[in-house]
Amino acid sequence: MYRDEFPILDTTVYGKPLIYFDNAATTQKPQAVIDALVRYYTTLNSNIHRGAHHLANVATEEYEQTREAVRQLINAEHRHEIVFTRGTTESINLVASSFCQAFLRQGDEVIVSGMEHHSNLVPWQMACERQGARLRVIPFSDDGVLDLEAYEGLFSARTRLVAVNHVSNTLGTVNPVARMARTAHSHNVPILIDGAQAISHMAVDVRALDCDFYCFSGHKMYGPMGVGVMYGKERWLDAMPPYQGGGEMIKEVTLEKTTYNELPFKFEAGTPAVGDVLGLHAAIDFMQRVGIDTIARHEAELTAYATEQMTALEGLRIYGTASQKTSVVSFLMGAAHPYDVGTLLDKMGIAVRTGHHCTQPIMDRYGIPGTVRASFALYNTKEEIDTFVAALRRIAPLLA
Ligand code: C6P
Repeated sequence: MYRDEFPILDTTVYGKPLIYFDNAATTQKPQAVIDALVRYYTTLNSNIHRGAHHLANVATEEYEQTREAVRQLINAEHRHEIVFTRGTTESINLVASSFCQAFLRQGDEVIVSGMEHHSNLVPWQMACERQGARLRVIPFSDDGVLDLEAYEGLFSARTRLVAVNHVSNTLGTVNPVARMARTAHSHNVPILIDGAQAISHMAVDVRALDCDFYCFSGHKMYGPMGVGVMYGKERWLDAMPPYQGGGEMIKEVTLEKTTYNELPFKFEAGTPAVGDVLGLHAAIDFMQRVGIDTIARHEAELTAYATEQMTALEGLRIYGTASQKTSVVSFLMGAAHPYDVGTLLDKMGIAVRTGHHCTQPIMDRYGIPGTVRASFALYNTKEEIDTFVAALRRIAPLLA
């Protein structure tokens, strides 16, 4: 679907047509996104919010129009609740730094899950270390499903925040974040959702989820690298101190004292990635033209098809078999090291990811060094899965 809009998919690797199954790491970019970047640098390049000239005004307008497009995409109440960052990692670090400075004290607790990407784990460990607080961890089952009873039992009078992923990048599990938000709120605790692996696979409505923060990256939703989003409810953003100091985030500066700009600029110090933000707008337009339901349906078909074919292979084990999953299939073959599987697949033009996928605690949970991960996007096909499964069948004897 829509393959011909992605020029990179015509690439050959070692003389074989590229089969790109590393979409959870980053998706490829449609021509419309590439064109938006070229258009920005050929016709609009200028610094925003500060120039009195034509180019700066147009670039500023288009930058702010993207903020509105993001607001609509995730159904935030206010445009100023959308903060542009460099990506999910920076979005989470922003909250971990700023929220924790304001609200985390010695002896307090932050709840995370055992299936977090390092980006939604290490910043909380660092914040806890700084403040003398501690992490509480939600366990998960062999299938890769969070234990919600254990989750409810983790709350105490010292819990200050819950931070969990919407979708696990390694297991594909879709976590019941709306329900988890209700639980957190029943204890008067806010919840941050790492949406890096959800935003390109399902409709996200931050008001329906009733989450306090929602973070994602442009490059995992057909957009450019270098831009991401931190959504936060107005009342939290108002109460949080700035993350970085610099240009644009100030109202008034004297040598003695600085007052800060209004939302969202308080959190956007320095020159942002304007071209990438405009590219993100093109990516949102692209996804809306295709339709998120169409994307989700196609990916679900591919995932079911791949899972069925792969399960039939002797010695192949899939990690992450929750009933609610996105298009991620993590697996191991016999005793073969995942890196060897990935290298052999690469020689056949098939791009997968191998290793711990920045989720070492998941690997520890299963007692394995890593997995091979195939992840599908809207432009992948059943024929590609057939080629992939045939390749796995071919390499199995080499690995035995
Ligand atoms: N996961 C993967 O191959 P950045 O790097 O900031 O755009 O996103 C970080 C991140 C945060 N949370 C989750 C759930 C993620 O999957 C990722 C990125 C990639 O799985 C690269 S490690």
